[in-house]
Amino acid sequence: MCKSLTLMLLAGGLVAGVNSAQAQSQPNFAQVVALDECDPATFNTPAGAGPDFCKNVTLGAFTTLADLFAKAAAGTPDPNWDFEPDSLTIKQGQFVSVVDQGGEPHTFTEVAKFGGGFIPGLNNGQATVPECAGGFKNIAVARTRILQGSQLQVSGLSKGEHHFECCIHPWMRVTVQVH
Ligand SMILES: [Cu+2]
Repeated sequence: MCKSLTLMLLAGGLVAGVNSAQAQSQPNFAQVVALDECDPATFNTPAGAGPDFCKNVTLGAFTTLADLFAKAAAGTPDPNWDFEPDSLTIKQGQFVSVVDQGGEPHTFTEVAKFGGGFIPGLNNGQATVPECAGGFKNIAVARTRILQGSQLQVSGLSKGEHHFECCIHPWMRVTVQVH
C-alpha cells in the first residue's frame, strides 16, 4: 500500500512536470506573415513610390508598380500582396506577431469594417476607412506600420472578432477571433 502510494505520487509529480514544461514551450502568440512581390525597378522611382521604398529579396516574379495599380483597378488585386493566414484564432492574453517578409512597408491596422486604404488608386472604388485616413501623417496609422524585415506585436485584444487590414493595400486582410 505504502509503496504503491509513493509510486503514484511520484508518477503524478512526473506528469505535472511534463505538463508545466509543455505550457512553457507553447508560444504565447500567433504568427502572421506579410508578403508582396514589389518590383524595385518600377517602385523606386521619383514618380513611383520613391527611392528605396521596395527592397525585395525575391528572385524574379516581380509585379511592376503599373501592374499593381491596374490589377487593383480591375477588381482583381494581386494575390501576392497578402497576409498569411487570412484568419486565426487566439486565446485572450495571447498576442499576434506580424512579420513583414515582403519588399515594401505594410500596415496592420485594426478596422471596424474592411474597406479602402489611403491610396485611392488601390481601393477599387471603396471609400477610405476612417482608421486609415490621413495615411502616415496620421500617427495612429504610422504606429501600425511594419517595415521590411521587422515585426509588429498586437496585444491586449478583447474577446470577439477583430479585423485588420493594410492601409496601403486594402485587400490584405486578417480576421482574428479571440476566445
Ligand atoms: Cu500592404
